[in-house]
Amino acid sequence: MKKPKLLLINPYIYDFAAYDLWLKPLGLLYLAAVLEENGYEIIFLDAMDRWHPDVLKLQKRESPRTKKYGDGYFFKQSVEKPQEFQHIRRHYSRYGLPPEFMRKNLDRIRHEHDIDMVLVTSGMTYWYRGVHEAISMARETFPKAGILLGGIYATLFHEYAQRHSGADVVFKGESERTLLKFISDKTGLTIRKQYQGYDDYPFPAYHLYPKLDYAALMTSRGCPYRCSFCATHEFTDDFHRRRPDKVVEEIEFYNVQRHIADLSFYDDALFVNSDKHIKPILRQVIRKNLKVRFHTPNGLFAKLLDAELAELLVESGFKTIRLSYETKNTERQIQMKKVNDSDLEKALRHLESAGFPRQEVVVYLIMGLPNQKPAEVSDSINYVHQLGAKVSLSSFSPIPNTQEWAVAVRDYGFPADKPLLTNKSIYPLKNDYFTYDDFEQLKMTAIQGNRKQNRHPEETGWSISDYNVYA
Ligand code: B12
Repeated sequence: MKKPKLLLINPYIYDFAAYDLWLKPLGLLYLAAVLEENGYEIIFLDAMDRWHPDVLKLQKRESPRTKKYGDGYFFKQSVEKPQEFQHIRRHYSRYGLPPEFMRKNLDRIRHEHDIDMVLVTSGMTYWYRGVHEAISMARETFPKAGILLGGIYATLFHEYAQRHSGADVVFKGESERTLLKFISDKTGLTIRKQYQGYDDYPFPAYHLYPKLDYAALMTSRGCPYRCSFCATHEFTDDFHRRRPDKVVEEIEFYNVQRHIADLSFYDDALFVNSDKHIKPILRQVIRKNLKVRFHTPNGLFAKLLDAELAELLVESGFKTIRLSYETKNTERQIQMKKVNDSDLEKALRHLESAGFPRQEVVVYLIMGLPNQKPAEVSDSINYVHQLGAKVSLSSFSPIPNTQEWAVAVRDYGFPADKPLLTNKSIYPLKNDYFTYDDFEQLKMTAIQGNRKQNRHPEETGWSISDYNVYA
């Protein structure tokens, strides 16, 4: 039987700001690897690949604009703002491979391959427009192929995606096993490997990228906590960790076989039960003398960062460390059960003693929670700056199937059927205490304070255009 051919697409995105903060469609790469291992041929089109030859040609560049750790700027084109965003004084853009080039690539693929099925992934809920456009283009180009959709938007706005995306089937949550079963039923190709757990999965299919500056990896899925604003439980119901030696094998593979130094952790809860998980992983990385640079774009639990872990982080090569703190407000800290002032201060002290300068630590704060006042946010910003660290403001946006979502819909009249309004940059709740100008003012306070932390003003590190929330 001939190998069924599957086309996997990561669509381009529309947003106010987007930055390649070690962004890879990790879920799609896992699916690709599992499907390949089961005898399918994978054709891959990542519209967010900054090395895509058409994107480079458009910019008249030989290589993308990349910073020293592999992160960098996406190609963007300004587009008309959607009606809902007319009042927002910011530009709106499309990032990645433009639609006409997407079409051209799909045509080329049609000439070269007989595609049996198209698999489209989706990132943030408010990026759905690019997803729908990719599906419509795929439908025109491959009218006989079934189109499947999955990923973050498809999971969190599941019924909306079923109604509006144009896909034939929309999957919810993690899908390695369900998708394999589904496709094998459709194609008649027998499943070759039965996967019992996460350690059985092959490594994500990074070989589909001809050129790679970094890789993202996950040492665990899910999270043991259930924060009121977070929807992780919608993807994986429990908290599962991979075996440390398997994780190290993966790190070593990227580093030694693929010559990749920059690695970014996508875990929700990397430090949980550190004695049995992250510490043994890092000890092995050190023992094997791997020349890696680790990055954690997701906020880490400051409470769990002890002196030994701080030393391991520094020795194994962590270059980007972001701690979750959220707020200086004690009541809210108690309510969130996550971190308090002494946890943060202790974590910064441990990092400093281990050789990681305070001004290189970024601390996440949340801005715009229902009933939060601007003074709470400015107090939190000042406090973090006094401690000598940098601030990253994450603006709150409600996410379906979370406690905060229920409050937003019930008490603030937040429309439950508009994924566009879940955009992190628009501050969508009618919070009685915040104006749009407060929001902008707080961002400027954070940026100015962060600049003061730099030893040399020119080494800005992050700028506001990078990713909206950083400074
Ligand atoms: C890593 C991560 C990030 C990374 C980037 C990830 C990326 N590639 O874009 C960073 C740190 C940069 C990030 C940033 C943010 N994030 Co985030 N992030 C995550 C996290 C922890 C993991 C996502 C992931 O890669 N999972 C691993 C892979 C293996 O799983 P997966 O992608 O879901 O894929 C599986 C399935 O979905 C499915 N699947 C996927 N594709 C397809 C395709 C087909 C055809 C099929 C059948 C199935 C399928 O199968 C896959 C394998 O099992 C999730 C939480 C979570 N646990 O999901 C939050 C999450 C996605 N982020 C969230 C948020 C809020 C944010 C921020 C807005 C935070 C902020 N206020 O600044 C920013 C926004 C960034 C931006 N650019 O706009 C929210 C969702 C927000 C939304 N409205 O969509 C989540 C759900 C966490 C939460 N708080 O609830 N994030």
